[in-house]
Amino acid sequence: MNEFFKGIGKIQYEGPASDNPLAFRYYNPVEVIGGKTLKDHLRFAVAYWHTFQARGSDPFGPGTARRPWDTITDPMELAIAKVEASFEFCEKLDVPFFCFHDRDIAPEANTLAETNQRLDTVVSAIKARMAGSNVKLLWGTTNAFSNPRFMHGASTSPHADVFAYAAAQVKKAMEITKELDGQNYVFWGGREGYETLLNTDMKRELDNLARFLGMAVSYAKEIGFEGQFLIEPKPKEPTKHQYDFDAATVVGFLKTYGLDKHFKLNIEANHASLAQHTFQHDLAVARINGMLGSIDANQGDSNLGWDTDQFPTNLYDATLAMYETILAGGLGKGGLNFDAKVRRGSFQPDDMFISHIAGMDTFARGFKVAWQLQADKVFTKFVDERYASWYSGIGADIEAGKVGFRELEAYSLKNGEPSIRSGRQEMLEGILNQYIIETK
Ligand code: XLS
Ligand code: CA
Ligand code: CA
Repeated sequence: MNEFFKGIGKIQYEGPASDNPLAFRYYNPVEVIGGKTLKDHLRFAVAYWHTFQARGSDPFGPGTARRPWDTITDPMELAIAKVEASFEFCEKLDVPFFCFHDRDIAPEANTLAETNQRLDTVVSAIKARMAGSNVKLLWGTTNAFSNPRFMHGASTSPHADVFAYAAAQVKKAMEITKELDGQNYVFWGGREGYETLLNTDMKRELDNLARFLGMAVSYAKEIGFEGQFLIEPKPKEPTKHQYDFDAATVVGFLKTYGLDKHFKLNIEANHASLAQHTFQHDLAVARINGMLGSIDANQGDSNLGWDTDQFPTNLYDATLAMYETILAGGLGKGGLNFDAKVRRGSFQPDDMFISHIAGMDTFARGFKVAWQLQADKVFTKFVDERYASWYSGIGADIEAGKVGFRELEAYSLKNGEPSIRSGRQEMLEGILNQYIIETK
């Protein structure tokens, strides 16, 4: 077998004192916390599109990446080489999962039939390689946004033929995800939104989006696909307004169309920040609705207003994300997918490893801090006490539906001015810092 990443062996845990950039300092996959290994808690995944497809191009210049497969020119030979490279990469990093779009693993051909044949060829190669590996598919998805035919959207296109084409594409992508035993299937509405309402029938587009998702639910049942369906919210980019704006919008949309039992959410940090939310906020919205499915672990840049998909190294945000995940009872079938790309200047092949190691260390450390915060009930105890007035007396009567405005007026006339206590935000933020610094 061809080795692509020569000179890089299996990445080892060396502990916090290590100065080896190709070693884990905080992620010890076999470390057991709460009866489960870190590897099983965190369920890391590599994103095929950023790691094996992206070249670091930007609007001002071409890609800068240097990759071990750069000498291969035949598109299908290249696709197969990348399968080999991706397994070698995940195995060396000890990452248990990967994720792909249909068009990442096999290049599009001139016709849908030929494109599907190409997919079949690559899927066979993946399946063969999977048989001798522990690396699994976390989720599959469809790229129904790059090809010019999707310029006005896919399932929300004004053109019924485009809706049909997107359906054909998702059908095939669901089939290959099933064949590769994918644990989830993601819908990210790449161009499902609008540029201007002057040319848009928003009601029809939303109805069609729901229709499309309903068809996917029926087809999953038909072929026996048992993976979890996930919707990934994003407020904008590429369109000015994306229909899956944020977690709350998606929950409302699913409930409006009676689809909420069939879908959970894939929350991406950078998408939450584009929606002017914290990562923790969108995770919390998913959690309180019982819909936290999976996470796209990355980060944006607060000085830049677009989706920079950077590797997640912000320990504070990772800690709070893990805190929400622990409160939600873990990731279930989901995982932490590094939907992240190395910066354009980090062009060497070893940067691919170094960036993932930095992300994995960040989430491992964040998870340990979050676990301790939860075990010590630092915030839950404070929150419980803050809401104590709801456990008895008038609060309990309100929650039990025993009183209305009339009774509450009588109560307030009798009781006088309510007593209020401090929210102690700064105290709690100080404690959070203390845990981040002191947790062993
Ligand atoms: C783009 C999205 C995309 C989805 C999968 O912004 O993050 O990569 O995760 O289609
Ligand atoms: Ca994503
Ligand atoms: Ca993104």
